[in-house]
Amino acid sequence: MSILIVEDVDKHVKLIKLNRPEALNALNLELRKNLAEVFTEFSNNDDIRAIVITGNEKAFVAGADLKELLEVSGPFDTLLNDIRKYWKPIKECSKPIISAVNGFALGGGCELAMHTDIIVAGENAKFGQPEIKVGIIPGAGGTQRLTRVVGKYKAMRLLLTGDFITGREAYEMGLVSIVVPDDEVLNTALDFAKKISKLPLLSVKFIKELVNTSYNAPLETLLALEEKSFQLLFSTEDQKEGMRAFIEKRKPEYKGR
Ligand code: CO8
Repeated sequence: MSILIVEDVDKHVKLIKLNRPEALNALNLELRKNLAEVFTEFSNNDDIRAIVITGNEKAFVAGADLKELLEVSGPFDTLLNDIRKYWKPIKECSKPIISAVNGFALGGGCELAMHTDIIVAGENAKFGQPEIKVGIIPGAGGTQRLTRVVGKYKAMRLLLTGDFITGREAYEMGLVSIVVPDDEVLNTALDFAKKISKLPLLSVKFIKELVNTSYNAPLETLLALEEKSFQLLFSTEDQKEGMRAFIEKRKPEYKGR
């Protein structure tokens, strides 16, 4: 059985299941490479409109693989050399990604969830950045993304103690989009993906780009970019169809152009 299982939910939605249950889905080099490959492929496939990523009921991802990292002795080791190379396709994926989190989302697992666009968490999920407890720090954006989403003082608490918080607490902190009973996590994530996959493709793409670049440039630049993107959408068929359908009191039929 592969360590990464990809399923077609329907013509436009893909489901990625991490499958290393014996290691609580810890991210070893092979899994990181596989993830980079599927996200590159999905980004380039026009038929794919939304992606759901999940683990199992015990773990989304319990972090980087510590058994693999134990042997690393310096920055030029193959296991560390290409950290950004393998995260880049996830970070830059042009399709909306929804993570369905049950169980542990720790270290690189919490960072993986923070690479996605919507996080659906189970009440009993366990989020944390426990790297400090094994003598390192987050290596895939944890110090920055966590601080930006929850603020300095809540981020410091998690980063400096390595404590875990539940899905409910993560929701209250603003780290996740929605918290649901554990057995509803995957279906909730799939429902979001299906709903988004039916909405105008270019609007989805622009929203994802604009929100995700919101930390990378000055506000005035981003507001100008938003205005241009907004204006551009008036030259699409989906804008005409959406507004016409509203006025004619019928369901719109979007074509993705
Ligand atoms: N790496 C490797 N194996 C793991 C990991 C891991 N991160 N987590 C769990 N496992 C394995 C255990 O070794 C165990 O295997 P075995 O049965 O062979 O001993 C199996 O999974 C089940 O685990 P436990 O018996 O420990 O299960 P418990 O329910 O008792 O505990 C915990 C679950 C609390 C999740 C515990 O396993 C734990 O603390 N795990 C480590 C969590 C951690 O520290 N994560 C952070 C790792 S560092 C990191 O993520 C840096 C990210 C940098 C990103 C860039 C990539 C290089």
